[in-house]
Amino acid sequence: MYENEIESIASKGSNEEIYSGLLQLAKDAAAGKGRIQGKKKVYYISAEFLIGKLLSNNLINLGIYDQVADALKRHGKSMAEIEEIEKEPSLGNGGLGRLAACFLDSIATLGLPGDGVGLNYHLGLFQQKFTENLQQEVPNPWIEDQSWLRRTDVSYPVLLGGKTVQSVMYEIDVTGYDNQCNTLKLFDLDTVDDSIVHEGSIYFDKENVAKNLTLFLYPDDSDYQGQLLRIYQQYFMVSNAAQLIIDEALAKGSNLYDLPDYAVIQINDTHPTMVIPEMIRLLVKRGIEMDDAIGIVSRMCAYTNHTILAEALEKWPLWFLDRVVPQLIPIIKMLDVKVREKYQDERVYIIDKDERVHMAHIDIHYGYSVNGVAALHTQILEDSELKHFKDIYPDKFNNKTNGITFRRWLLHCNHELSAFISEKIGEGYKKDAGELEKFISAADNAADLEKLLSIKKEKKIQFKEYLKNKEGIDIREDAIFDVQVKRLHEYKRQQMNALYIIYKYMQIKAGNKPKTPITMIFGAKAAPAYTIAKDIIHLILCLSEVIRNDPEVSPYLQVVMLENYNVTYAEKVIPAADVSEQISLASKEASGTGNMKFMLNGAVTLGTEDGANVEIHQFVGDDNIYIFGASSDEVIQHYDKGDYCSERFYDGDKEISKLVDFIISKEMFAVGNKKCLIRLYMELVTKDWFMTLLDIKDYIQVKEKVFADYEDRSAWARKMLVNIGKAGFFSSDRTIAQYNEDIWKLS
Ligand code: 26V
Repeated sequence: MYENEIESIASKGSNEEIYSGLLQLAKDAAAGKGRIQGKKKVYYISAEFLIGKLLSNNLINLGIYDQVADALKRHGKSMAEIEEIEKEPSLGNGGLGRLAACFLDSIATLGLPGDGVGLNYHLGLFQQKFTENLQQEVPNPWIEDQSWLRRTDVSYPVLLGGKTVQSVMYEIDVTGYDNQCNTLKLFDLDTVDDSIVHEGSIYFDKENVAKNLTLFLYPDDSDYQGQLLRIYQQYFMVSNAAQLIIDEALAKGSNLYDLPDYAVIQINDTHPTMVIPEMIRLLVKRGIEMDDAIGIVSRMCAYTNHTILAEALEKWPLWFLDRVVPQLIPIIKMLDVKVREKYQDERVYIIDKDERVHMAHIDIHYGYSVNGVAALHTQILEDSELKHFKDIYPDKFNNKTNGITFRRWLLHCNHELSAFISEKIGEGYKKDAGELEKFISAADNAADLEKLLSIKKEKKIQFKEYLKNKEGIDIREDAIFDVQVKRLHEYKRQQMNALYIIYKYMQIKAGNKPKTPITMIFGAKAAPAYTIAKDIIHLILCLSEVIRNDPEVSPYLQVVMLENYNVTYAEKVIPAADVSEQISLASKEASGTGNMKFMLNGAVTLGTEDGANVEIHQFVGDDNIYIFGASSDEVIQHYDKGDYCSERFYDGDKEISKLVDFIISKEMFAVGNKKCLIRLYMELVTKDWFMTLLDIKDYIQVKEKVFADYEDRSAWARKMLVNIGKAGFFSSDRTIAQYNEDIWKLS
């Protein structure tokens, strides 16, 4: 199919013309596949969908990638250069948004009726730039005249700040792998005006909601206006979603009392929580009794929790909500009264004594399912964070360990490895990831292990070239690539990795040179108002400069911080990685999904027993992962007792203080900003909320072992093999099959 079209597109003169032709072809091919149908549909409502570039992914799913790649090759072009034309939408912060995108891929691939519902942020998450070793934020306009977005004539009235606005719905096709399509529905307002954003900055007039509503993802909410805007966004998203769901169910014959037979809503973290009172409000408006409406909605909604960090759990002051969504206040108050009538335990109330509305509590009381995203995370929710709720509703709680789509994170980003796997075990693993396990016995011989190493080498060279072209940075492909790419947050402990770099720097200065050079690669954005996170970026960039300028050290150690780390960068760097850094403070990383992507691409994990690392450890066994650090139980105990004191580690251990002191050394001051470096130093010595100094020595010791083990190339290759072969469990197809089996029950 499409031979003639593909040939004619590939023969066009410019890359832009080719991209534009392929975009249209993929859209036509997706339309040709038809929509997945079914009586009951899941609506995955999420403030974030970090979908990444779509061209290759869609061509793969539509079954025409190889044909297109061949035709391009015949015309002296490559897919890689055509892909460069596409802009990456930045509609997510990190794991939560990327998970939503992987889930949409798997829902369609499994042939389940399910759409994503979210917002069409014009400028997405900011684009990161580095100047003077500091992060700068600039807007990231991604919408072009010709794009994957399709404007529809679906439009709903939404009451915003006392005025009714009229929404507009855009759609992006979600292609299933060898299957039909679903859609991602992104709501927007025609009145939004990109020109109110000051040139080159991410600051704008936050008062004018009609003009700014969908400009940015999570605009800086460190101030009152920003927080209000975020509530406006959330309400706009869920009011549209609720109206859409009702409309679609009515069109399929629902009488609204049977709405749960037509629709299930997966609430992705608490951002879409207002869909519960909004849906109740809309049903009551249509003449349904309040108690019946509550019953109907409670049988439709399921909630996923993605973090136990208290500061990330949304609690909105009631008066705030009253300003933005007064129409929901009577309903929220009534939901709270009903809870209070049943349970005399203020820990489960919706509105607390300070008049703050606990969004997660609405979800738990008025949804029928609550899930965590990895076994350990769900266990912590059940045993401590949400224990009072688990006692009331033992049957609502369940675990759904996260997963990733193998189409993007193996077939697309690592053609070489997937071709090798197919050669050894056939193509079955592409649809049934469990089959990957066969790869272990099929490739467990010297020649195949050698081949694995040579593929890794090739991916390193490709990444080296990409980095050189993009940022002008030179790295050596014969170094060990040690990679930590993820959002910048203190609990993820990029600062601990930085302390290791200081350790290694000092070792090399003292004459202890590593056998194989080491290239430490970071990629991370910090929230614009998160000062310490930005200081950590500054620390890494300064270390990079100090080391680069030191001829004694630079042949052995290199530090690279990728600018504007995003999905596209992830697709390039993950296949090139040898070591996957998953070093969060145990108990704090709900799951992690990068850990799964690295494993699937043959990197070996260096990590704590946290999130899904625990399950990765169980699958690969002690010999194929490097675990260090305090356990989640120990950490939780420290928090309970409040007995962790970083000063004791700093004062009591010269080896530790030497590393921390380097942050404020003359070498660092020569390239960095004194204020930022001192602030970070003080934070580590006097606070260290995420216990870096507790684990640093164990980390260094185990990391040294990783690098020593790397020298035995065939033993290392075997670790790679086991990691790849055991990755099958972490396919999002498995995760989605479980959501469907236990929660959605679509077919
Ligand atoms: C958000 C915030 C915002 C305010 C400052 C502190 C803070 C800390 C954490 C978060 C995370 C919010 C939710 C989230 O993104 N969770 C991530 O979800 C992924 C998909 O389930 C999971 O793999 C990650 O472990 C989890 O952090």
